[in-house]
Amino acid sequence: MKSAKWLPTLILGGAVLPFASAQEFGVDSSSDLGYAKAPISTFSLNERLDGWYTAPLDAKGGAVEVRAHAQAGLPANISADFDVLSATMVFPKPGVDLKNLKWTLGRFAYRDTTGLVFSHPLDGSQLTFDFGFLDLKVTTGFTGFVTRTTSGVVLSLADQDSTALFATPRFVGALETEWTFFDSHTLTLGALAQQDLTPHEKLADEWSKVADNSTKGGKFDSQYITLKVDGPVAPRFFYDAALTFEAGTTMSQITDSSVLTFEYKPITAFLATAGLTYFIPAFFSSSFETRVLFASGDLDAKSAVEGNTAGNYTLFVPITPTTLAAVFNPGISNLGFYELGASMKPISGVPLVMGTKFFGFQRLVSGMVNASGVLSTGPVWMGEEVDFSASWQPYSDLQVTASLGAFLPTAGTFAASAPTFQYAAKIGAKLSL
Ligand SMILES: [Ca+2]
Repeated sequence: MKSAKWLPTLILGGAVLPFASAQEFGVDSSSDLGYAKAPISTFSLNERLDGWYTAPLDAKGGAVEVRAHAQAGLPANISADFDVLSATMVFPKPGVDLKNLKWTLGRFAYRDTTGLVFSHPLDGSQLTFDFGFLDLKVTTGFTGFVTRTTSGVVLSLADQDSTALFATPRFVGALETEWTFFDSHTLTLGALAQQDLTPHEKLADEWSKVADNSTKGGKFDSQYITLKVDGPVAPRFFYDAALTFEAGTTMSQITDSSVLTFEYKPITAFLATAGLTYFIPAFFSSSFETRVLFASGDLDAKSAVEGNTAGNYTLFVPITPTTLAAVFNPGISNLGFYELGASMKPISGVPLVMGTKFFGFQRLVSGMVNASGVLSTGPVWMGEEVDFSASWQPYSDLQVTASLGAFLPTAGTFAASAPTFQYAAKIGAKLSL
């Protein structure tokens, strides 16, 4: 009895109290109001609260971290979820060659090598080995405990079930190794695989007729290998380039002896991206950036989800969606994307940052792209966009933002009834409480 009574006091006194003063917590409130005609008129109003709490477990960097959000807005949406709920333990010098070992357990955010394939919370474990000249990160986790509204992952017809409360059930395994060379350049090799754990009753059988199972589809399993290099070209001038190969299997609808039949086919696709960034602090704290991105397409794809109708599936399919521009936002599939941007602080001493970006959008092969309203029969060059943005931070705990974008689609990209000029405007405020 006596020891049981002493135990909490020992834990509190011995472990928590020395670090209790280092606990941190806070709440951010973000509100935004927007109007877009892209191509459908949409009025949006959102309020989001982000709460966070961190407490160190030891003096070596171990910590407990909690991040959660609650959001409500128009068009009608409501969501609340934990973004992070994890404990991290740090073991310095656990081996002769190993400088540091870090182990995170629970829910944590994982982003792949480029951030263009996977950026999503995972429930699982992450080990980071620091060998000094080389870092190795091993991540395993599950996507299906996150709410569906928070997730946004739609890879198969089964994932399109909007009545589901939780995100698509997928097991994710990833390995990433980072190697520094010539002092300041980094070579990163990343491998990520996701396995579809959708139960059999939600799927169509392979070799069955599509006509017998028109609302069902199959599993979508994919693997990605990424090689990335980045570093300086000259002082304040940086480059990055990455190449990703995608493999896997997808359910396809193949015409077999004049009957439309379900059949699993291999995925063979790629994503390539490169960018340059130049900073000139002496000239209005300005920065200039250019980026190109190419994601492979499939001539015979009939839709962005399980669209293969012949041969291999050569359409690149990222796991999570990415926002590219303020108005036109095609998925990173069958896409050539060109970006030129600049930002500066126009008034010396005033915490105001203004930016502008020009974009060009192209299909890599004619046919289907993953963008709402875009016709698969449209021209290869889809159009150009210009975006303006401003961010003003008058106090350390208040940030006001505004953005305005205009997209000029090439004639024939959308149906004749769609607006020939598309735009989006948004204002927002973020308050740290
Ligand atoms: Ca194909």
